[in-house]
Amino acid sequence: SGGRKPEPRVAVVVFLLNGKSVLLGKRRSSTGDSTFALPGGHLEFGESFEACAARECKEETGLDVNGTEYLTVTNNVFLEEPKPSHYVTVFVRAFLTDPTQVPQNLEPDKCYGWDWFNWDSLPQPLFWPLEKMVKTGFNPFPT
Ligand code: 8DG
Ligand code: MG
Ligand code: MG
Repeated sequence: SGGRKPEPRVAVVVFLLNGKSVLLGKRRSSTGDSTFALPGGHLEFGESFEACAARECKEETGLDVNGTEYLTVTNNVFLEEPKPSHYVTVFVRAFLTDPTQVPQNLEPDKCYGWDWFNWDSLPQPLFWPLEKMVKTGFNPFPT
């Protein structure tokens, strides 16, 4: 930023699991507009993956999560997007602290809305970093 040479950033994104479903929101962004993506965002200076996951879920959906566990990391280069960017994306899973809590669209400028989707019938199109994982057979559920 600040007009300097661009650098990769770290994102933490969350497979929020509820039974056989995951929470997805349709993005409203120059990167991946109108594709279905996980809640998540930028890792802040000094923050743990777990704290970032909980903070982003709360900011974006109002949901309280627990049981956060690291799953995997992928390298995502968005050079063809209107705003070129590069993210090292840390994927974690987490669960609802209160399974009756309902997601709210707290950042309507960034998301068209949140919904639960059964893992066996995910919506299309998925945000491509997520699509890439699904295609390789990745499964976020505990075995
Ligand atoms: P913040 O200001 O709240 O920190 O950021 P944000 O507005 O919530 O950022 P974001 O775009 O939601 O997430 C940051 C980047 O993470 C995004 O531009 C690309 C990368 N990313 C992936 N996969 C996913 C995903 O499934 N969901 C989200 N939200 N971001 C993802 O690589
Ligand atoms: Mg955010
Ligand atoms: Mg976000």
